Amino acid sequence: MTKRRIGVLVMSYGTPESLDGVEAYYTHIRRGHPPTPEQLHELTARYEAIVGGFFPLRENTNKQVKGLEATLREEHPEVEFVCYQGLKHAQPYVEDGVENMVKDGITEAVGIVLAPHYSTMSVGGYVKRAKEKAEELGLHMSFVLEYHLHPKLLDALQVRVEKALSKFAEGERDQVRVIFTAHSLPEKILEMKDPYPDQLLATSKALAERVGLTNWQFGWQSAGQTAMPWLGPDILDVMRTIKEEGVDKILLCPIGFVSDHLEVLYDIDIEAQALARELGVHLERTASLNTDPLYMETLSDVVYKKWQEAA
Ligand code: FEC
Repeated sequence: MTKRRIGVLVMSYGTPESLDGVEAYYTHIRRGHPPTPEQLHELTARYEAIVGGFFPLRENTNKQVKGLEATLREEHPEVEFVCYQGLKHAQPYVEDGVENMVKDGITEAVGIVLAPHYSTMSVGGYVKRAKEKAEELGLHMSFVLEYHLHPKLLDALQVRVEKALSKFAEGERDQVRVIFTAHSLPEKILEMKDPYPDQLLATSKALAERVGLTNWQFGWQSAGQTAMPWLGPDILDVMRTIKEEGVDKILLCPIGFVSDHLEVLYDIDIEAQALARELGVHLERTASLNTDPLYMETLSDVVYKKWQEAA
């Protein structure tokens, strides 16, 4: 008997294919407005500076998509899950992913974003685009909107916090200020009663409780350089402020991201580390989730439940 085939649209931010592609990528992020030569130069320089090749996000997303498909198939052999990629700012775009499912004869699908916290400006944007394309092509799709408190996600993050804390001398660990971080967004999301800040705080609190942390806070990172105000405080300002208060051991835990990419490998490993050296602070960061089996199981669990709910 042929197995029922379920499409899974795995959505992620996307990254250029090569340095030649940075301009088109940046133009897409800027909704069709090309960057100035200075902005392009600045972004290209950041890609050139990161460790692990120019664009590690592409390979990491490829591996996560494969890992999720393998986990779904192993956990649910009675159906055939087929994963497709849909990227926000690079090919294959979200719409391409939906189209590819339809071309392959998929009639029911679940969409999920490789970002655990919901915001209308992040996850909501991916979902809107996928939904519109699916409706146009007559594909029945349902969507996972958030999974920021999934126990297996918290397990994976807890292990990382504990491992990173062990990089500090044993007698000094209670002096380490743990800062949970996520990508900032324009402040206007607050007027929309967007759940993003609360969900990030909920993940932070759950982790602090599990690890038994009392010395922690939340900080925003990677804010855009635009005229509108972005959510703060920014982690670089937090680092300066707490150093003045006497904190010289900091652990950054980027809970809003699930991969090694520019915002982790540059904004934390290069920019924040440079500031830490200047301030005389010992700075560590937790390892990214990438294809951690616990993360793959988290995704598999929420996708399967969403499919069952919608079936
Ligand atoms: O490694 C890579 O090539 C890509 C790294 C990357 C990730 C990422 C994730 C998020 N972003 C979010 C929001 C915004 C908003 C803007 C914005 C702009 C940029 C620029 C680059 C960039 N983002 Fe990003 N983001 C990554 C990279 N992001 C490069 C343009 C230059 C700059 O500002 O630094 C402002 C433009 C706009 O209004 O759209 C807002 C959010 C996430 C986390 C959730 C997700 O992954 O979707 C939120 C990775």
